[in-house]
Amino acid sequence: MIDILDRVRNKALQSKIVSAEEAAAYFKPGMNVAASGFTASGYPKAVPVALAERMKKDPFTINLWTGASTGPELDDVLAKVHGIKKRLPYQTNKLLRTEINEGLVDYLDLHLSESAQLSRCGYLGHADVALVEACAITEEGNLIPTTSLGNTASYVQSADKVIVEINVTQPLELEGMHDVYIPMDPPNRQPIPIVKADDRIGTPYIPCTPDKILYIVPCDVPDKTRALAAIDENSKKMSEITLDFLKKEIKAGRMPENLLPLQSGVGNVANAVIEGFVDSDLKDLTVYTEVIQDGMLDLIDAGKLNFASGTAFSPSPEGMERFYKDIAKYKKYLLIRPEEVSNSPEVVHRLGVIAMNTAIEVDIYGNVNSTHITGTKMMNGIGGSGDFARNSYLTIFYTPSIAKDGKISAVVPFCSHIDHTEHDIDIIISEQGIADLRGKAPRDRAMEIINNCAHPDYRPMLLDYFNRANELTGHAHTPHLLKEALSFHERFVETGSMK
Ligand code: 0RQ
Repeated sequence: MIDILDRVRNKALQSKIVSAEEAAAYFKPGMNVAASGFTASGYPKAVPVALAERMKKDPFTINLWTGASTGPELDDVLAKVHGIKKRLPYQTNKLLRTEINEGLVDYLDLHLSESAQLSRCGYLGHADVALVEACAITEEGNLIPTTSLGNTASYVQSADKVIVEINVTQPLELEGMHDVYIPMDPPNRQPIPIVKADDRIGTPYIPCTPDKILYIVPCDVPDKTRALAAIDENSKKMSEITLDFLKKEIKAGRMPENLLPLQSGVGNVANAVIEGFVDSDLKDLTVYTEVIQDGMLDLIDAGKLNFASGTAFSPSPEGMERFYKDIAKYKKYLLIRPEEVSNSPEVVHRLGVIAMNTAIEVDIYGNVNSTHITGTKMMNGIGGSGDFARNSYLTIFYTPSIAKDGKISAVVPFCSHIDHTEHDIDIIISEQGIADLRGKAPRDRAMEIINNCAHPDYRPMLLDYFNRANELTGHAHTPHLLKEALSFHERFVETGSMK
């Protein structure tokens, strides 16, 4: 208890400290609950578990808004008791995915850079309560965030009431690692004044007034971040291809020696690519991304990173331990911003980011599907991939050439769902090779993608499709035989095989 009293620096607010069960009693059916959390970092953990217990006895649903995906003590516990009716703007929980794909949960898959504005402007309805994790509360009532910022500052601003979980496992040294800036809404919006990844433009706390705080709940559950998977062969190959390509870009004078700020998605390929940078002779790198992971700590230790800015610090449990042990050192290199700023189209464009994200499938003209399996089933969501893909200096998408043990080609005639159009994609990389789409018309792009990225088993099939489409449409701008293109996916749905 002493620890939490130290962390609630406004003495009057200490009277608002209650148990998770007492706080959970406040929630009513149909409420819009705007929570902190981005990846399994900085999400509330005590109140949602108590709320799920309540829902078990007395079933009802709420609508859950967050920064992005969260950890098991939020999405998983609520999904298990069917406690979520509407979910936004991104999620990765398996059970919730099933509920979304069975029509039990309405899912709003939003560009992350836009989700705070949508909530502030009321398009999503009104935020009844903000449920946020914090490290401490200042004398003024302001909140010191923990390992992510996501949409928390905007949710605190627009919600009627705020319930704060003080997580005593989050070290107080996190204070100073955040830069909270909430843009004005149109017509009063000003330029976001970031010209370098390390520019600070806001406050180190989330502005809040004591009267807005309804309850304060102690929590001693740490972030449940994901363990690092071993890097597979395909990802390693894609990493090597990336390094080779970027070095050629430097040589061609299209990029400085220390590249441009890097953004990388999450998962196996992203980890492999960042590890590739660690082992390379590149130095003075900067990162302007969403999620700061283990690779960034490796880059710091290797003396290759000047600075990394993101909206969540989400390394593996081992990475977290490493960070906590040497927090004073790592802190100098890292900054956590609201996702509206980390993913801002304006800033991403100004800095000239190199965006590196993973696709579910790509088509022969360069359209990318990041979200839907066979056009209908939601995987995770677009997340920040669209914010970066559309606005970066260089947009790279990765995909292994085949999925499901080779039963399906990840290079298809026509994507079954399109998140990123051919107009936004510069480079596609699979373990087979690289397709450089810059400056190429659609028919040349098709040749580049089929020959360089498709798996040899599927190459003849794709070439045959392209040649017949080209012939039968009289060399149309984008040759397609639409019925046949879509039957590629039908074949997979019916037989489980593309062959
Ligand atoms: O299925 O789970 O049943 O085995 O899709 O595929 O290969 O494990 O890939 O974990 O790297 O995720 C695009 C989903 C890739 C992710 C996506 C099946 C495959 C497997 C997962 P199983 P892998 P990854 C910043 C950027 C959107 C958000 C984003 C993602 C499962 O990267 O969600 O980019 N991106 N955010 O078998 C049928 C295909 C398939 C396929 C893969 N062609 N057909 N199934 N699968 N390809 C981060 C944030 O915004 C937070």
